[in-house]
Amino acid sequence: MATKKKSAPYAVPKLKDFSAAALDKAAEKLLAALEDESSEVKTEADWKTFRDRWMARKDGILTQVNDLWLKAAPKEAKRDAGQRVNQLKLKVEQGVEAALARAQGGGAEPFAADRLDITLPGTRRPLGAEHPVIRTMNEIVAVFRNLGYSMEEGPVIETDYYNFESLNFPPNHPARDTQDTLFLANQESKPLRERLLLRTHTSPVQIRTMEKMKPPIRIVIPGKVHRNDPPDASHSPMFHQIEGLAVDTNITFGDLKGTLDHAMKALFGSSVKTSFRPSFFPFTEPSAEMMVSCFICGGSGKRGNEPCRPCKQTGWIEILGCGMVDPNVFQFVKQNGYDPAKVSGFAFGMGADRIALLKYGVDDIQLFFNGDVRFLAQFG
Ligand code: 2NL
Repeated sequence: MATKKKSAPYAVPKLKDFSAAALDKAAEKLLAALEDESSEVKTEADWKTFRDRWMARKDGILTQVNDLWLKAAPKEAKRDAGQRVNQLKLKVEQGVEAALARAQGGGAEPFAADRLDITLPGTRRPLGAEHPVIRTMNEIVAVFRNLGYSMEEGPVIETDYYNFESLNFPPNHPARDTQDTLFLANQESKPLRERLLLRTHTSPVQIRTMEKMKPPIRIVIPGKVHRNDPPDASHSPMFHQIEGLAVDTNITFGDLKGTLDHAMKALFGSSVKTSFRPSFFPFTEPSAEMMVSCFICGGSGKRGNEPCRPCKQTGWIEILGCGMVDPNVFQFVKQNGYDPAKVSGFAFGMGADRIALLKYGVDDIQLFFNGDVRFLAQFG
């Protein structure tokens, strides 16, 4: 059996001869010892001992080399000895560094992450899905686009003028109380009409559009609106509306009925029926609520032997508000061609979130907005 004879540990010799040849020879021996000891380094703990033996500031081998081979050198040999000792230092430092890489490469943790297995499967990035409320709004907009309507959008932060005054909600009028408004802070120094708020409906965009486009117009406006309503299963302080407006000469209530009846059939299926009943909105006169026959129970009010919940057994679902544009509203945009003596129009508005709840059979509006991916992923 071959046995490897272990020689005594390397010790830095004192030199008598500081010639280039003698220094080179001594350096050669030192590097051989370095190599030898480095090959014994297997773990990080081994390496630390090894590093300290060679590089410790106090009495490490390099420090001894500095003392015995450089400081001890006679004046005339110092320059040359300095250069050689410096080169030696560099080699020892590199040798110690290489020993660490070898020790860690042997399976220690820190370097394991650097090893790349290109045969592993890639990281799967889950695909997103269109949000059910946005999807519903896009579907509704598409129905009206097919009728020749164009889509308009506008700011969520509005002035009192566009959100209320121009829509026939005069200052201090009780109609304002029906929309619990979120006002921006520190607006009191401005005149009322310029004060900022979060729009409570998308109607301001209709006024803005009538200011920039002369009649005839046909527009739909989807968007976010805010009201200071406490959240529950059917209320959220942020929700979505879609409004529509058609203005031309001789627009009648018959046009309103025909247009909206067509739109409901396009949205919920050609077998739904529609019905109107009188209502009130500050910006329309006359005003109506539109009902569609329940597209859940087919208008029977029952699902098997169970009462139909969405229509509360009535067979009808209230789907939107509508009416003929009030002449008072046209007064605000009269200069741009909207003279109530010459033009007439109809308008309507619906809650996109409510329609999405009904369409997808969701029982809590909060699910739309609290961002739970397990809920949203179902719409992929
Ligand atoms: C509802 C009712 C409605 C309008 C919105 C409107 C806009 C202008 C003039 C006249 Cl500029 N009307 N919009 C009209 C009737 C009803 O919304 O219940 N929405 C959720």
